[in-house]
Amino acid sequence: MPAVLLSTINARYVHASLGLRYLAANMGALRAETRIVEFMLGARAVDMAEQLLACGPRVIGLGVYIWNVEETTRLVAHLKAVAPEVVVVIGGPEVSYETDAQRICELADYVVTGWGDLAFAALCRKLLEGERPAERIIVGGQPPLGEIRLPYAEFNEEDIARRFIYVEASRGCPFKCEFCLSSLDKTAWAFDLDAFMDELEALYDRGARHFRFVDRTFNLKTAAGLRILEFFLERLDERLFVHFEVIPDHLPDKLKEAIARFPAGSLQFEVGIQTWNADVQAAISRRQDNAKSEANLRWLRSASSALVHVDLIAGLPGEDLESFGRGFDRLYALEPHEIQVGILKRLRGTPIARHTEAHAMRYNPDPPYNVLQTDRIGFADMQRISRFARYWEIVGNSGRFRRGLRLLAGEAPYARFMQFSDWLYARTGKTHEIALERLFEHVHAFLTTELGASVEPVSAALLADYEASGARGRVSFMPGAVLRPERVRSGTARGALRQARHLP
Ligand code: B12
Ligand code: SF4
Repeated sequence: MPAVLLSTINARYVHASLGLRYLAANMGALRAETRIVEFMLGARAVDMAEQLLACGPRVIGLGVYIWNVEETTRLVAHLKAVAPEVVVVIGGPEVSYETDAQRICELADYVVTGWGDLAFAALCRKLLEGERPAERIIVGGQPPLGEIRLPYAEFNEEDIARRFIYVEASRGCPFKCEFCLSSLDKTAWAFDLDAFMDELEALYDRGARHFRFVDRTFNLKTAAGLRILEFFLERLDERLFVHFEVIPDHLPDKLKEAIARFPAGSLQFEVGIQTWNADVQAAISRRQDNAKSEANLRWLRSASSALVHVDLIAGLPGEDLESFGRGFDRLYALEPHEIQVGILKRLRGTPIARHTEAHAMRYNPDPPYNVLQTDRIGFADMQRISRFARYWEIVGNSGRFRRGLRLLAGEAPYARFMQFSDWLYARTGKTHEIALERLFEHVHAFLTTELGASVEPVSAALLADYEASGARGRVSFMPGAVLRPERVRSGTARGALRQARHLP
């Protein structure tokens, strides 16, 4: 029976928790008595409590994040109700700030704020020796990275075969964007690169091919970035897929040369643009050279095969609908494969809160704490942007509407897609659970009836999209058509099928 359980609710099965693996790897002599048990969103508190308690633990450590805090609160309540003698320790970004305001922090026996790598093991040692520290809120502290044991041996064979392998060459961020939790970091700290590369190699040799770097700004240090890219270039195969988060305005030639050598479908960049509005950038302390960012995005799309996913945020202080729309169009013109429109969230602990009064920002009091209205964007318009974001996800980002999207976007992508979004919502009343065939039919109807486009070319374009999407059903605008299955690039890494639709 393990004395210590480490558990969390991941967003989906493919997301293996890197945080828990750090904690496990640093348990020292207690490692043999520690087990990781992971759940997925959708699991019921009562079932999770039963499964955890069946292992007979003395301590349960739970990783709490914005996506799981509500269910984890219920889980802790169940655990404390039926097994009050089991010590519940919580940690993770969601409970690292504003602990006084949270029910889960009241329910748990201990809250470790910040990094838990070494602090959790130290607390467990005391608890298992029978000591009960008086302080319930324990500051995790930031030990030098060299003192933290790397966690990669904790990924088991199933993780390697079926899940994303999260890796971290550096922790923290030197920038101060006020909506982001990483703005509270004083700087970015790098792990010892030789040791990290050895771990990457061991993972690769064990069969790992889907790597996701959680480094906030992968391209901060050119030499380190280059060495990591070279590592993968030397080991390219059909299954390799590597994901990085990058800042948009820093892409030195050496990195570009390496990036350009990756074949299609093997490299993905998540690029944070967030806003192009210079006044808004200044208000939220985001330093970004728009001209360089634009040039780099253009370069990525024209000279590399990397999949480019760009984040934009709606609802930032000082940004109105018009300025957001202009930003969207500016980004669309650069042809990223995906544009993720996120609604601003007031994450616990983040300095964005300082704008609340001045900009009359009203947030959802419950997770995910999304902004509901500001002095520039009323509630009804914020709802329209939320729907726009959702519909863009299933039409624009899905990769299923290549030709149809061009017709929809025309010369004014934001205005036209917003018109489509308003129309689709009025017609269906829903943003989820729209069958693919119905979605194609809606796009067809919008283009031909609302925009007055000729039926024949619209039908031809959408039918070609539908066929390429691999769907096998029938669409009303071309009954009796012969549909061919999708040709997905063979060997595409697991979990990257949507990205595969963006391939040439
Ligand atoms: C991977 C990831 C995801 C994955 C999910 C991963 C999963 N396991 O399910 C995906 C891509 C789905 C995701 C989505 C989102 N994410 Co995210 N994500 C991350 C990311 C990039 C990496 C997490 C990680 O592994 N970090 C490395 C480990 C080592 O750090 P850690 O997890 O914080 O763990 C340390 C401590 O927190 C602590 N700790 C953790 N668990 C425990 C447990 C115990 C018992 C103790 C004592 C300590 C402890 O110790 C660990 C070691 O020091 C982070 C950013 C980052 N680089 O951390 C954001 C981050 C976690 N995400 C964030 C956000 C806001 C989101 C979204 C809301 C974004 C959005 N779309 O708007 C969505 C929500 C998803 C949903 N379904 O609702 C915020 C979290 C804020 C919060 N309060 O939770 C972060 C911090 C980004 C940021 N800088 O703002 N995300
Ligand atoms: S948004 Fe990106 S650059 Fe800005 S603080 Fe967060 S991680 Fe750093």
